[in-house]
Amino acid sequence: MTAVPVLAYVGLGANLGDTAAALKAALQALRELPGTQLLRTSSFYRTAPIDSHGPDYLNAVAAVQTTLTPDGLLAHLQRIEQAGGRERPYRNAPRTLDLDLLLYGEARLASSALTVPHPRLHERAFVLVPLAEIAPAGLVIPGHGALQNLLTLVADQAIHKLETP
Ligand code: PH2
Ligand code: MG
Ligand code: MG
Repeated sequence: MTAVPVLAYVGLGANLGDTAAALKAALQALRELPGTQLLRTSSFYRTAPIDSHGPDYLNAVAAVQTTLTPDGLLAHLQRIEQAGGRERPYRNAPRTLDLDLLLYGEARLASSALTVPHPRLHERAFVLVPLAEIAPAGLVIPGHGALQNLLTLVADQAIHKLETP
């Protein structure tokens, strides 16, 4: 059986260590995933921590086409986080690398391991702004409506697009 490729979006974030190097290494790791093509990468954005603390974050979003299942893709993202030195001392702790499965096609999933769309993506400019840079104009976030509308609701959050990734 041949699995049908799905368009998925991955959020990248880091606020400890060499954040640009961590995001670039993560993008390279995404390129090397089995059954997966890295289609598009947003600019890198400097963002103030939200429900978190420490230095500003570097954030980006990547679009991948993949035949991996959601759980399969998640397992790879967690492996790449580990390779990036990720530690989880407490929730929303500052981190060397965070990879979040934001969207998996139009799927809505809720298991103990994985919720898709990512539960807070619709209220975070550090996800929505880079996502809008690489997603089709009419993208709808399952359960939350049009990306363009969600963007207007987070317009007060500080986010600064960097010129060169
Ligand atoms: N990630 C969090 C919590 N807060 N804030 C910013 N600016 N960027 C993030 O990636 C981020 C955050 C939990 O994953
Ligand atoms: Mg996260
Ligand atoms: Mg995460």
